[in-house]
This record gives sequence, C-alpha cells and structure tokens, in this order.
Amino acid sequence: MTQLENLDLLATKRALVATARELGFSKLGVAGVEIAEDEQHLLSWLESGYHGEMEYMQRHGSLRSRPHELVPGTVRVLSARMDYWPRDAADAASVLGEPTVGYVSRYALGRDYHKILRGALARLADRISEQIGPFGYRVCVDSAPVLEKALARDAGLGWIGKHTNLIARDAGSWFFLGEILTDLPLPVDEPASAHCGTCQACIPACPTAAIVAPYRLDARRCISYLTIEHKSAIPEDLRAALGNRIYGCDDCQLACPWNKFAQAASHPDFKVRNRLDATDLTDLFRWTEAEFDERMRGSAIYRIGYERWSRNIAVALGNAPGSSEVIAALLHRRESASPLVREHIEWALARHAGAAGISA
Ligand code: B12
Ligand code: SF4
Ligand code: SF4
Repeated sequence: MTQLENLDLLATKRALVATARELGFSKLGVAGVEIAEDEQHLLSWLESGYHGEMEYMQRHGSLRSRPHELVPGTVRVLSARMDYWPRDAADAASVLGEPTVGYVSRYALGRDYHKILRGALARLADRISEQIGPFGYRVCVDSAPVLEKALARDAGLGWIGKHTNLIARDAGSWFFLGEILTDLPLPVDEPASAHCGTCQACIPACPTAAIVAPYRLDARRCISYLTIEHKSAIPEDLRAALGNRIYGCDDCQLACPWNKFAQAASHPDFKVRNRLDATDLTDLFRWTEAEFDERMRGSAIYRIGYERWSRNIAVALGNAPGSSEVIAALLHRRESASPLVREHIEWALARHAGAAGISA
C-alpha cells in the first residue's frame, strides 16, 4: 500500500485531474463522504414509493448515501463527468415533433456508457497507481449503490437542478457521472453552488408531470423509468403522453436554459449507431428478436431486451397517426407477440379504431 506520509496529496490530485482529461473526462473533482442531508431526501423519496419497481433502490436504502459503508476505508470520492451530447444526431425537437419516427434519448444513441466510463476510470486508477504505488479504490458507474449526483455536487461538478439532474454552468447537463471511491485523503473541492434561481421551465415541460415538486421526481410517472426500468405493462393513463419516446426521455433537459452551454461528446463511442436518431417506428417494429440482438449489442438499449423494446414501440405506434403502414405494422406482430407486447398492440389498434370511428 501507498506510504501516505511520503505522498504529496496535492500533486496526486493534480495528476488525477490532468489524467482524467486525457482519458476523455471533462472534469474531475474530489468530495468527502458525508451527505447526511441528501440521505434524508433519499429516505423520504423511498418512503413516498417514488422508486416504483426499482426494488434495488429500496434494498440498498441508506447504503447509497454512505460510500464508506459500501467500501470500508473510503474517505474520498473522485467524481468525474463525461459529455455525451451527440453533435451529428438529428435535431431532438424535430424528431419529437414527427410522430411516425421513434425518439431515443440522446444518451443512448451510441454505445453503452457504463463500459466506456468504467474502462476510463479503471485506466485512470491504473495510471495513478503507476505513479504513487497501489492504493485502495473501487470504480463505480451507475450500477453501484452510490448517490452520484450529491457526491458530484460536493466535488464541485455542478448542482442538482429542479428536474433532479446535475447541471454545470459551463456544460449544461448532457453528461454522465462516474466515481472512484478511495482511501487516499486527497484535498476536497468546494461544493458547486446552485443556479436554478427562479426558473421552473423543466416542471411544465415534463409530458407526464413527473416532477411533482422542485427536486422531487416521481419516477413512476417518468418516461425514462416507464420505458427502461419498468418491466410490466405501461399504465394506460400515461401511454398517450409517451408520444414517440421509445427509450428514455429528454424533455426536462431540453427545456433547461443551461443546456445552451452544453458540450458535444468527444468520445467516438457516443456517435449515433444504427440510425437510432431518426428511424420510422414501423421499421423498428419489424425488427426480429435476432435483429434486435445483433444491432443493439453494445448499446444501453440491449439491457431492456426485445420485449420491452417492442412494448414501447407498440405504444408509440398507438400514438402515431393511424396510417395503413402503422396499422399493418401492428397487425404483423399481433399473433406472434408475447402477452405483454400483445396487450399494448391491442391498445394501439383500439386507439386507431376509435380515432377512425370504428368500434374496437
Ligand atoms: C434511479 C435513477 C434513475 C430513475 C430515478 C431518477 C431520479 N431522479 O432519481 C429514473 C429511471 C427515472 C432515471 C431517469 C434518468 N436518468 Co437516471 N439514474 C438513476 C440512478 C441509478 C440513481 C439516482 C438516485 O439515487 N435517485 C434517488 C433520488 C432520491 O435522488 P434525486 O431524485 O436525484 O433526489 C436528490 C435531490 O433532488 C434532492 N432532493 C430530493 N427531494 C428533495 C426535496 C427537497 C425539498 C430538496 C431541497 C431536495 C430534494 O436530494 C436527493 C439526493 O441528493 C443514477 C445513478 C446513481 N447511482 O446515482 C442515474 C443517473 C441519475 N441518471 C442519469 C440519467 C442520464 C438519467 C436520464 C437523463 C436518462 C434519460 N434521458 O432518460 C433520466 C433523467 C430523469 C430525471 N429528470 O431525473 C445520470 C444523470 C447525469 C446528470 N447529469 O445528472 C445518472 C447520474 C447516471 C450516470 N452515471 O450518469 N434515473
Ligand atoms: S425525463 Fe421526461 S418524463 Fe422524466 S422528468 Fe424529465 S421530462 Fe419528465
Ligand atoms: S429548467 Fe430551470 S429550474 Fe429546471 S433545472 Fe434547468 S434551470 Fe433549473
């Protein structure tokens, strides 16, 4: 293990910051492990049931706000951000305004960010241990129970906006977060100050009214949750509001004035793959399971599987104008679909039948 008394902690931190930039992160900061106030908000959020079917949120409870209990010996959290806005993607607002085309959230148009960030953070830790010798650490990206936004705020990376995403003054909010939990007592950064001010633009911009109060998200209503995390049927009363959003949702961030300062992704793996930025819903719905597996491998979308993907597209087809192509695409999958997908196909067909004045 590293001999702490011989280690120049400030120089180590400078090396971390510089190496993080070389590895594609736009910023790295250092936070302590105390986030007691955030823990209270987390517990009250869980108590309200806002996590829905995300039972892992309930299961981990306060462990999420105690990195030193998750990895004993942790005294600092290195928090890093990587920008993902895909510069060359079709314009988000135009796709959202075109109901026959599927809208895929900007973060999922390229390769799965988990692997990219985890790989880069592991390389960062390796590079530092080459300089200072072995030290205790664990890399986390999303999957580990860590309250990433609160720790990133304390590391000076940005503030939690009223839509509950982290925002940086010089980068908006289109970035991912990743952390290294460590036993190195590096100098901590100043927490970032908040700059939402009197703005509330994200709250009415949400299609499903999921931001129930500033900083309070009822995930059960959030389209990101409904299309990605929620495994069973999408509640009928929310289906129309999904529009053409088939994987995730960006509306609250698109409404945020700070995103005029957003930075485009520099990592090549965030480039659009499989024309997911603007493909007709009918084409997407005709993919077989084998085509889904082949095209989505390496994408975050692969994790939801063919069934949930098909369920989401069936809802969007129910929200699209009832052209003969849309009806034909729905009918084509009707018999072979799983019970879950079939129920959503029936809903979509019934909507079109209703709109055409024909009894469902
Ligand atoms: C669960 C989860 C979700 C859930 C719940 C979201 C949520 N707000 O919690 C769902 C599936 C809905 C979701 C959606 C999205 N997610 Co998500 N998600 C997570 C995950 C795994 C845990 C988040 C968590 O701990 N939530 C617990 C609740 C309690 O936290 P919170 O709502 O943020 O509440 C905090 C504050 O708002 C405040 N607070 C709460 N109540 C109150 C009340 C008052 C009065 C006050 C003052 C404060 C306050 O305290 C809380 C603790 O700090 C993190 C990764 C991680 N390990 O952290 C990614 C993460 C937050 N997600 C991320 C992304 C990109 C998204 C989406 C943009 C994806 C998309 N385009 O579809 C959307 C955004 C939706 C939104 N408006 O937040 C990124 C965010 C990056 C960023 N810039 O902030 C993360 C960090 C993943 C990553 N590694 O990059 N996500
Ligand atoms: S991601 Fe979409 S549904 Fe979720 S809070 Fe933001 S605008 Fe609402
Ligand atoms: S839209 Fe306004 S209120 Fe919402 S997060 Fe952005 S600055 Fe804050």
